[in-house]
Amino acid sequence: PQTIYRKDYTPPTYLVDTVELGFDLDPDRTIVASRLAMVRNPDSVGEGIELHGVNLQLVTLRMNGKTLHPGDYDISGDMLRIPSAPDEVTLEIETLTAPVKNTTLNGLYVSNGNFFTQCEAEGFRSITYFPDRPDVMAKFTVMLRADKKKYPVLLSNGNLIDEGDLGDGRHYAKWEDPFKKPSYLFALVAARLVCQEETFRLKDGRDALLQVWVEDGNLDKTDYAMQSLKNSIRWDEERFGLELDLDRFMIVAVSDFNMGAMENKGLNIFNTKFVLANPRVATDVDYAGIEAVVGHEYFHNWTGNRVTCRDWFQLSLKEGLTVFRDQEFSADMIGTDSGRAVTRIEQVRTLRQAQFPEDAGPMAHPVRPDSFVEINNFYTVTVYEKGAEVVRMYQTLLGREGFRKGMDLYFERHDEQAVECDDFRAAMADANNRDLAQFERWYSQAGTPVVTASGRYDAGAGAFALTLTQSCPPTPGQPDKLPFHIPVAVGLLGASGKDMHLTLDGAKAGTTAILELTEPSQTFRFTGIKEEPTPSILRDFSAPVVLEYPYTDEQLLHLFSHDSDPVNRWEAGQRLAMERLLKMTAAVGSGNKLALDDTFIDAMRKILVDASLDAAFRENALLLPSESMVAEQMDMVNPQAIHLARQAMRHTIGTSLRKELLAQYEANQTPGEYSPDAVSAGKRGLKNLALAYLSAAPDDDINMLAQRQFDRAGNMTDRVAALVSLIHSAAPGAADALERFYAEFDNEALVVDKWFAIQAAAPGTDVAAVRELMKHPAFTLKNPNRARSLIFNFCNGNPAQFHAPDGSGYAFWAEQVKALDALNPQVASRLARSMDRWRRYAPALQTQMKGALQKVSGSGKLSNDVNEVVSKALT
Ligand code: B3K
Ligand code: ZN
Repeated sequence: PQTIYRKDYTPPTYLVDTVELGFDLDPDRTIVASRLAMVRNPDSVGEGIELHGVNLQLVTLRMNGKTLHPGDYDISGDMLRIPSAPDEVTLEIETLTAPVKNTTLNGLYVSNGNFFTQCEAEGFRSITYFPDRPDVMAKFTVMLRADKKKYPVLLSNGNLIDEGDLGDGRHYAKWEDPFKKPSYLFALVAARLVCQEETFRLKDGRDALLQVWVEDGNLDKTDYAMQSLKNSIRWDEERFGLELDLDRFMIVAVSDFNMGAMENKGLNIFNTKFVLANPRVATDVDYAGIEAVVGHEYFHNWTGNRVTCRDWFQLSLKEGLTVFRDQEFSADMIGTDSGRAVTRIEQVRTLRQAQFPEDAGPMAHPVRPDSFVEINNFYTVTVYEKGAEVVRMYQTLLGREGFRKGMDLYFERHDEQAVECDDFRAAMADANNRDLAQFERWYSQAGTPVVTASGRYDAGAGAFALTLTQSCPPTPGQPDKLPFHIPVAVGLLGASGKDMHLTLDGAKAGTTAILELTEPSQTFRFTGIKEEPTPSILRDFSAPVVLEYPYTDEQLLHLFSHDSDPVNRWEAGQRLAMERLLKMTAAVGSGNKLALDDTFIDAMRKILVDASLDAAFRENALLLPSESMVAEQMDMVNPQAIHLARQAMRHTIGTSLRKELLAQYEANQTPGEYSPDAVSAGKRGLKNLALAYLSAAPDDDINMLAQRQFDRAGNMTDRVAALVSLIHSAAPGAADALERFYAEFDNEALVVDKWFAIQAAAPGTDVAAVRELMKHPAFTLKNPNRARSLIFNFCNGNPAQFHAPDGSGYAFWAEQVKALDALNPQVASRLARSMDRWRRYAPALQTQMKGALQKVSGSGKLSNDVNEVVSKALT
């Protein structure tokens, strides 16, 4: 496999003005006719026309009306070259494909008898020959022809300009997209579907037609997606002054889909998981996911579609920015400061849980990677979530208004262009007259920076000096790092717990100062400080870094009780918990008694019963760091010891706080009609966390409580929480509840996914049990959601079982990676990532993990996707 480098970028030799596509859709034999109006690119020094194509059967190729014959062109690998061509050409290309045989869910494929496409990043080249690169932007017209009975609905990008019957049982629809776009944003759907639709008045007075398309029988699950779409449109108008530029906007749900959703211009295609919801089948988390993903894809219409990426190394230009936008959207939809803080806490958790490990492992790469083998492997938490943090830092440094000015300038300069991350940075800098040159390192250097802080209080001078020192560990190909430009938000708490008013270098700085750390080490002097403060550093998680400060327990307890910054308040609790989890894990390893101090329990109790705090905040504050988060803190990981320690801690909390947990369980019931709003969801979250703690120390009463909740729950959130509690505590009713759950929902694919997922992650589920579950008639590897629900949730979500000392989990992993790879490389390669951190495990496990990696890597016919992941892991 070939490595592609960012430094090798060259402009396309030819540009495409217009594309006319004709599809004669047939599952076994689809004919694609394409007519391209092309012109030589004045910015290119290259010769000839270059078109990408994969697995295509070429029927005819004509240039300016003349048929070309082998010899006039050359096909090698994924490229068709016409070595000599005039400056202006019309190419007519006819190709054949067999969508029904396409199990990769990339390009044109069939799902449940319907046609769908997925073209990002490089799927268009398996539909027709084309310069399939994002810097070639063209106007598309699309003619779809198909059997009318089987495929009554024919959709593509933009506006419907004609439709009718063809007489032979077939019909057609013609679509025109008024905007130039790269091929990765092309989409078509030919299907038997139904829709919920609505006209929506845009800010400028135009009416737009909004549609949500689903399979028959699912129309009772489209309201929330539609509502989220309308909220997204409004929000982008108000927050960024960006309007919908089309007369029609469609969302289509498909059950076989590799990722969450895709932002094809005017025709977003979604995994059903992020469209379908009603209280009976969807949890609070599902609702929040739908709002976020509908928002995300809609926001791409400007950040991604109107302004797109020059090349795929720039992916974070659209993804980091769009994740930031969807995060802000979700936060604004809650509307309160405390609600916003909870969304921020959840973002921090994701980052630590998934991105920090990636940044410290064999696949570590900068937000703007320098090279890749398979671009699909780079749709990562680094490009997305760390990318969003980088965008957030502009806002932290420039303020909301400054950020908005930067966005306005970005669109003013680059509308309908394909640009680079540097162009975005330049817009931010120029709109605000700021030098952001050093900020570039956030794009070019991989690894999580470590900021070490130390404070010195000088009572005589009434001054507090905070010294911040930064470093960044080496990552593959980057042994040495230069200092980053890091915004560090700092507050100082007095003994009363109140924020001090800050004076920094003689200037008033409010109660939270944004320190800009640009040197390897800097000292910041706060004056007018009358008592020794407790510093609250990195408020609101102002930069994606690891903060080290020698906090004492007393200081952490002080912050946990008083910090006005909810993120740092939560963080103090996480630090207290993590310290104890690590100690207890060590104690398991050395056979010592597992003790948890009363101080910690008391701190948890105080938060639990503090009714002045939002339930959602309390839930987050009481949630212990996950087992994998603990693993990340250890030099030599022993997954079983971590599991035992964490279980012991949960058990102690369950017993010591039993009375308070029961009281909160009752106090946070949400009777009446279900609503997914943040306040209600927060109450359910706290109530169900209380149930989970109680079930960690179960007795008959607690089991009955869980059983009663399972039997009476009026919504899926409570249903699932009760089921999980029953299973995790091995309650007498657990097996029966599982069976009933399946029987009730066997027609709801997304709920069956939950049924598999719950079992996959249950502490009692070992490899043998997973293998049994794979024999269930409802299990299939071909559907990504189903494969993820069982296999991924076991390999990534059940560490104590996955890392069984006999290596059976690893053998299972190797088998499944290979089986999936034969069907769907993109999904297989995600599973391959489960082994990223193998070098950190205890030696006996390490050897077996390495063996499993070698087994996959040596097994011959591997996709580029999986090959890149396993070979980097073994390097
Ligand atoms: N842009 C798509 C992701 C495409 C992934 C291709 N392997 C979804 C999104 O980020 O909105
Ligand atoms: Zn995206």
